[in-house]
Amino acid sequence: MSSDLVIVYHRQPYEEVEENGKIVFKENSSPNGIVPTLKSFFGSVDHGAWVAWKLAEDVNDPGFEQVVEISDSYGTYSVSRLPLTAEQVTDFYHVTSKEAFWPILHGFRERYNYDPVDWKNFRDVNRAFAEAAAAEAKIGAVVWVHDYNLWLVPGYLRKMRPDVRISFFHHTPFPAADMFNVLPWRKEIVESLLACDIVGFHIPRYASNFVSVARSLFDVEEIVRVRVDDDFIAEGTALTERTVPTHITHNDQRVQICTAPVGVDVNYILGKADLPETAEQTAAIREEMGDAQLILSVGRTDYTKGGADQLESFGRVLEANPQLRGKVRLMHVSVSANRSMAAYAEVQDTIEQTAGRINGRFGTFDWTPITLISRAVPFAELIAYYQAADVAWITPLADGMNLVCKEYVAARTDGDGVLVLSEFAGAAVEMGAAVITNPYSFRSMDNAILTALAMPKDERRKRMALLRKVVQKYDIRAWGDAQEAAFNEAMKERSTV
Ligand code: GDG
Repeated sequence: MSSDLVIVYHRQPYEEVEENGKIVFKENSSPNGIVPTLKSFFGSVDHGAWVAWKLAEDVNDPGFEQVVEISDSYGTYSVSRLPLTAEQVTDFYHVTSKEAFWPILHGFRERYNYDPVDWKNFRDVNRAFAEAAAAEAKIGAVVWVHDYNLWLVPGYLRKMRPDVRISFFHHTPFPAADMFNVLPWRKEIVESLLACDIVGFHIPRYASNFVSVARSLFDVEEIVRVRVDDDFIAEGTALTERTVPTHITHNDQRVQICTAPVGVDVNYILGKADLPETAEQTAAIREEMGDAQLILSVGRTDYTKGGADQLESFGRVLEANPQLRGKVRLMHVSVSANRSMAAYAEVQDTIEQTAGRINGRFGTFDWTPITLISRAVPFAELIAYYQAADVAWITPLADGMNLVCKEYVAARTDGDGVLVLSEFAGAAVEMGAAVITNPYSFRSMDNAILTALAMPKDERRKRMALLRKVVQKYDIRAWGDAQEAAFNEAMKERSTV
């Protein structure tokens, strides 16, 4: 019980590597992503702790030390590794979280799979996370819980440790009541979230949806709303809201609703973008392209990312515009995080079949319209592709935020390039200067990519300048500052209670 800040995130904050028969802890080789940002919060507290799971054959005798002290460039912090069996992980993560929650969060009712859910196991795992967090937190500490697979942690933790401040951040969308309430465990989940001091979301729409869900299930006594900052209003786009809730009161308890979009580490990307080897790689890609235009698409293999729909659009565009054949190439990077899951294997198959069909229909000996990449591209190389691409084509059907589009913009130090962005990515509310498209409409999808390919230089540069301003202003540090301000407000409220 020694930490002022306890981060509860399902993944461990480092890589465990075996060297000369010994396990050593190494910083994650790729510093992009959310883990390094979360760790950087340990720099501003006396002592921090991280709670994650670790695979064990026998949870009562896991064969590893449960709590270890890690020293890395972020300081010294404890990591509490919760032993879980492979079966528990599959059940709590791959089944309950990914087959039941994930489709509902993203609005895919038809993919929701209720039958295999073992709710008792989900509760047990979440309770164990809460116990591990309670064991690490100092009196009055902040416990910061991440994402829907840990939805029940705040409820358990509040009972164990009424003294701590609990903040919960959602990385996914949060749907409105008529979608969320498909989940039969809705009351238990929302009751747990209402035990938090702070509930966090990327954009105002998700915050509003959460409040609408809470109101559908409980008496909410007070809702404080403010006008949305102009920076988060992309006129007429699907996810834009005019007002946003900042506080609600339930059972005389005030819950702060914190809305702040996760951004990217712009300085890190700029550092990579400025390296001479990146410039060489970018030039080599451009040379390989000749006078053809490069369209780049990057995302995890997931039905929410709309990969196959995008390939279909590319096929239609080539069919209707013979002049583009041989003059444009699509590099489609679709990396699978969960190959073992049937739903993802099916998406991968569809992507491969669609790309194969289009390549067969239009390809020639010296021109292949689609290059499909199914393995992760090293981040430094990805930056070179971002720099070389005439267009980044990012068209998820639903996406909490989407960081790829922000990485593309951050990497465009030359001020050129066009971003085509789905209006169903949270990022769209900040990035109205992109070519915004509706991935549910063939016409909108096809027109958007044609507009991007034909966009005059002046307009490209004007839009990119606006986008770069936003991505810089709302980078990962701005998100961190917003979270810190929310923690401070929660601390102040406590001292006045
Ligand atoms: C969840 C929410 C929200 C992808 N391919 C490669 C590669 N990536 C990296 C990207 C980017 C990250 O993966 C993907 O981030 P996203 O934000 O786009 O998507 P999710 O994984 O779905 O993340 C999302 C996010 O949480 C944060 O809150 O934005 O909405 O779903 O950083 O660069 N990286 C490398 N090679 C690849 O081939 N190195």
